[in-house]
Order: sequence, then structure tokens, then C-alpha cells
Amino acid sequence: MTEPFTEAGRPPRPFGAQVPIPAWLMRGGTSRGPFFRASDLPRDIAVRNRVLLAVMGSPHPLQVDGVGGGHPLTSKAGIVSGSDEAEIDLDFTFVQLQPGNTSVQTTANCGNMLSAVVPYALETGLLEPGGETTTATVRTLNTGLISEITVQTPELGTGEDSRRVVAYDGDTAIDGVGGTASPIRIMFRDTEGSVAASLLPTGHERDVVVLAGGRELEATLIDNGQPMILVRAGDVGRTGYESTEELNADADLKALLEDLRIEGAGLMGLGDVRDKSYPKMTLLAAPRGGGAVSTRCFIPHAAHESIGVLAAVTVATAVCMGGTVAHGLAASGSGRQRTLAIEHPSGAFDVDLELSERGEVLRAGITRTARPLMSGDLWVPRTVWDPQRKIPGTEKTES
Ligand code: NQM
Repeated sequence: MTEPFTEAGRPPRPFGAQVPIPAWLMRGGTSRGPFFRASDLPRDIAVRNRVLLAVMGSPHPLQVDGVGGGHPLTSKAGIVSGSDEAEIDLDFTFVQLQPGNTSVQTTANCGNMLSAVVPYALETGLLEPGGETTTATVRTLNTGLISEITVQTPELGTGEDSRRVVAYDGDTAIDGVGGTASPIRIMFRDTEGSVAASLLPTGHERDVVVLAGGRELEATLIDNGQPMILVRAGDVGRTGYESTEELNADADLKALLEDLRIEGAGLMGLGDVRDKSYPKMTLLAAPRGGGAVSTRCFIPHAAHESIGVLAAVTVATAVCMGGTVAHGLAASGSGRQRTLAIEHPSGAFDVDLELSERGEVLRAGITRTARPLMSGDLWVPRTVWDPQRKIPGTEKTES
């Protein structure tokens, strides 16, 4: 029989029909999903993916037999370990699953799930708290993205009983999540060309993309942490201020954006992206809340209630560049250090940028909040490891 656990994983209870796997359910920014230690998951990627599908309850659209929330933003998982690299504290793999299908992807980044990595590592003993704040260097293995993440770790108690804990209460609000919480600061390095080969993989700030039916659309094909296709909302006959519900009900727009995504991804050198979660599609319009630009982002088929972290960094970068489709409708601000508010359906996302003298984006910083929601074991049918094996106590097999 295939042994369900690997390396440091806890031995399964003997011969149960379900295998418990230690996990923490975390909210990271505007996303949510279970976090695992790498050593608690199967080393074999195919088996690991079957385990994650079972954990999430995919491919059922409501994920009722798992912990997924029936939406791409709540069909995510994080895998964390210490790192072999001296200058890296933690390695993080972001896994995007989906309600409604069996896709398990580890190609693109997710800055929202990333924001939960350091709290998870501190809570589970992978990392020791420093002083009032704890900063860790985290490598996202999906793309090699390096980020420095700082969380608040105040002292709790006095004298011998005192210890540093992760602060979760605080005054920081992020649009798309209710209430306020303790801030988590993320500074990104070298975000250019995360999945695509470079920041502007076509070599242009603006391209004319010819769709299968012959229609032409101007778009910016860009990747500063997230591969994205930016298009002016007016060019596709929309305002760019529609609600998420309106966008999700707009089958014509979705079909048009999917055509643009497939053609544009080809130009970006991303190959056939029909079953991929990237590039993300974003409609741009003039800001109307005092920010830099208004966005409506598709990830890539469902409309986002807000906008992804590296998606916001990538849009902010396009806003600062002269010739992109954002030019003429966005307010790009000025100075080598600037904060751009990227407006989205539930508010705005502030991106702090540091630019070179020539106007290239050198560094990006953002603030998120995160919180553990539950810790314990997630139970996975043992048949996931060996689909042909009989479930003890029954005559059933699953294949
Ligand atoms: O772009 C959604 C999210 C994301 C990704 C998505 C993200 C990012 O909001 O860094 O955070 O684009 O699928 O969680």
C-alpha cells in the first residue's frame, strides 16, 4: 500500500478510511485558504495535487465536501517550509485551485496569500519572533519572487511569562475585508517578468491585438509580478465602473476578454493559457475616487471583488509608464517615491513605488492584513493515495 505520509508528517491513524493532515486555515489579505508545512504533504506532486483537490472539495462548484469557498479567491492553498538558501527565511508555494474544475496551478504569484505566510510561520514555530516587529525574507517558489515581510510581534504578559506573539488587532483597514487589523508590510524586489520573460514581453508599452474574428484592440501586455492584459473599458464598450455582479453576468464581455486573453497571451510568450489562471484581464478607466486609475479585474474569468496584490503593483507600474493604455486616463503622480491608489469595485488599493531617475519602477511596497481562522487536521480520503484500494470496512473502491 502507498504510505500516505512523507518525511516529518505525523503517522496516519492506523488503517482509517481518512487521513488527517495538519493545517491552518488562514485569511491572507482578500484571499483565504489552508496552509501546510511542506513536510506534511506528499512529495509526489501528482499525489499532492489530488490531496489538495480533496481538501478543497474541487471540482464541485460549491466545494461542499471540502474547505474551499466556491470562489477562486477562496480556492487557494499555501505550502511553507524553511529555506536552504542562507538569505531566505521561508519558502512559500502558492497553489491556485478552482471551484468547478480539477486545475491545480503553482505558476503565478498571489500577494494576498503571501501576506499570511509569516503569521503562519510564527504561529507554527517555523520562525522565531524578533523584536516589536519581525521581518522575514520570503521566496515564493512559483516564480522566485523575493519579498521582505514585516509583522507586528509585541510582547504579551510580564516577567517570566512574557513572550512575543503575532498581533492581529490593529487599525489597518483593507478594502474588500471587513473591520480593521494589524498591518503586514510587504516590500517586493525584482518583480519584473514573473511568468512572462520580462516586464513588457512584446517589447512595447502598447500593442494592437488582433482577435480571432479580426477585431483589433489596443492593450498593454505587462508583467510586474503578475502577467496582465490591460485594456481601456471604453474600448470594449463598458464604463469600467460596473459592479462585480454586473461584470459576472456580462457573458459578451467575458467572451471578448477571453478572446483577447488567448491572443494576448500568445504575444506575451505564455503559450496556450486556456486552462491557466493567467494572464489576468483588467479594464481601466479614469479614477473617480481621487485615486490613480479605476480597475475592473478578471482572475481571469470571474470578476475580482477588489484586485490582487501583484495585479495592483502591475497596474500601478503601467500607470507610471508613458505609452501604456493607462496613459491619458490615469493620474500617475510625480516624484521618485509615490503612492498610487488603484481603485477597484470595493474601494482602493495603495501601492507605494520607488522609481529610478529614468522612471522605471525599482521597488514596490504594499500593506495587507491576515489572520488564522482555524488550526487542526484536514481529513482526506485514504483512497486519494491509492484510488484502487478498498476503503476498510466497506466494499467500495474509488477510481
Ligand atoms: O495578484 C487573485 C488575489 C489574487 C492574486 C488573482 C494576488 C496577486 O487577489 O498578487 O493577490 O489574481 O487570482 O488573491
